[in-house]
Amino acid sequence: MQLMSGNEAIAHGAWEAGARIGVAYPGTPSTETMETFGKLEGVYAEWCTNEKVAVEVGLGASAAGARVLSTMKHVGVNVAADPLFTSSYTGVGGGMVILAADDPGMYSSQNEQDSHWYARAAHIPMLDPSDSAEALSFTREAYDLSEKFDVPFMIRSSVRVSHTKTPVELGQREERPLRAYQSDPAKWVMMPAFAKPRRKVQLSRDDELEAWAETCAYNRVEAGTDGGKRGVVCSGAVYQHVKAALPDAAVLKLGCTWPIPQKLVSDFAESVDELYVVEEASDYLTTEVRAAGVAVSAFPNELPRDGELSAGLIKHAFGMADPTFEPKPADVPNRPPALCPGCPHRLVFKELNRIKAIVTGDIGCYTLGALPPLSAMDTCVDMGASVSMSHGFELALAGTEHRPVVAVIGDSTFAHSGLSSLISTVYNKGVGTVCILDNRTTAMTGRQGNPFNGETLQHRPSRELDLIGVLKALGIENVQQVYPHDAKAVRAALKQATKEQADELSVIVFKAPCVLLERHREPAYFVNANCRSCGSCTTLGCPAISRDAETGIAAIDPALCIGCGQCAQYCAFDAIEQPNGTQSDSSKGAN
Ligand SMILES: Cc1ncc(C[n+]2csc(CCOP(=O)(O)OP(=O)(O)O)c2C)c(N)n1
Repeated sequence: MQLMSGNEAIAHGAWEAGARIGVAYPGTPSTETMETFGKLEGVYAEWCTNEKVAVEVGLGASAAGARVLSTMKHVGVNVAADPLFTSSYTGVGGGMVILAADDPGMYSSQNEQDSHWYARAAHIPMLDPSDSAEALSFTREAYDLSEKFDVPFMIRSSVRVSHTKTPVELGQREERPLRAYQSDPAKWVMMPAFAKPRRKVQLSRDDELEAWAETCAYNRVEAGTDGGKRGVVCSGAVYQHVKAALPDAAVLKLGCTWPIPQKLVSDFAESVDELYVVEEASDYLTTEVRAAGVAVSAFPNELPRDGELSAGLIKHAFGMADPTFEPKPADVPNRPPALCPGCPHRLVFKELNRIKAIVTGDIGCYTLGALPPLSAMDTCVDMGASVSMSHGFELALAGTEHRPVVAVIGDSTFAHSGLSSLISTVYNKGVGTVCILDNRTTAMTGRQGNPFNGETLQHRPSRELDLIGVLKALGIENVQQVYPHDAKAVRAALKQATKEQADELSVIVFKAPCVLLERHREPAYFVNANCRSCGSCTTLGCPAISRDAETGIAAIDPALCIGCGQCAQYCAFDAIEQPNGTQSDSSKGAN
């Protein structure tokens, strides 16, 4: 018995079931699953450029007879949706399990969509563990089920299940030889003539799955002690909160959330006076329970429709006083996230703010460039959207006097989906400026490898793509590579690129490693007696820099400063220096 997070447990469940191939694109809260799987004996695991690619690679390996694990966060399922929907037509070869890790409460996501809807829409059965032991056993058994029903199985977790450590009993690996591959176009070539009969296979499989769900051991009724007054239908992490909030209520815990066992649900409803559905940031289960012909009772107080639930919130919804329940903690200071000290992204945003560009942003650490004091981002929607949305801005603003339009995208995000957006812009003779912030890693999700740094998940031999070569090959002539810690170089590059942009497309690659990659520190800078309290160093938003509330004099925290020298370049008074007395050589005048 050992403590393990849900993510680690899913990886071990797949390993015990003999999965030999792992394919993923990182994304919180799913990332550690593939990182754990890749360290286990006898498996091959890789980061793919995006989730669609991952599911397709996985489906190919499954068709060839291997058991496969594919993992992604909830928004990754959007990207993978195309192969996902047709995979329930083709079915599988070797068992295939896909983790969709949801983020109710949006701790690190742009939305809090509920992956249950995907399972239902794509006709892919979904299992919903509520702790790590279930995460392991559901995943392990999902492989047999996948092969039995000839369809991928989805495991749905949420941030609470993925990241909470609970006890797990590990088992042995069951080696699974490849299932023999035989060409079968009627199963795998989804052109209309073959897809039509496979659609019927899908629908009759749905019927079989519905019958199976009624007897599935993952769906269980836990009797209440309140004399049959209240019954609650729930799943996943919410089950734990319900048990804590309502220890007396009867509970129908659904471990299989698509398809739901309609008869079991209505029998359960019959056994209690009032039937409630408690779920997080969604009305999926409520809709499904109602579709089973069951009346769902309203809560005495409203249960939040968005965000993560807690035992306190559930108690409140049921009209129970809970001394630990605080609708909103009043006196907790706000601690907005910020780019790290020494982050190579910082000066790009400082300079974009300065030229008052319209900045279409993207998803990564650099999204923090939207926040004060950098405040240099107008949009951020989904991965790759910076490049396509800037093209949209240029189309709409064409022929008008307008501020420069600049897309900002990270290296991993560029490989994920920015590249196809850029090809579309080039093809349509689009204009504007694209900044690729190449910090040599996928920093936001924990520094995974990507095609532009050539690091692979299991450190196998790889190829590092030549980013400048790729851009040149697309026919983009105005391409610059710039060192982003040099304020004057950043400024000059943006000036050159945006000046030309009325009639051409320009790309600037800002290339310097993420500070967390090498963890290299130079001696910390300090503020000397020259400080005039102008505050320009604090406009960089570096967490190491603060100002005295009364005098306005700046101070640098030596424990946080890594000696990057960015701030010294913005001090017009030589007030920021290193212990050896050197100011940055491009100091003075960047501001
Ligand atoms: C479709 C999708 N998949 C995964 C994620 C999780 N995610 C957010 S940003 C990011 C990559 C960021 O890397 P990069 O573009 O190199 O920027 P950096 O964080 O290094 O600055 C990932 C994987 C997501 N938000 N959406």
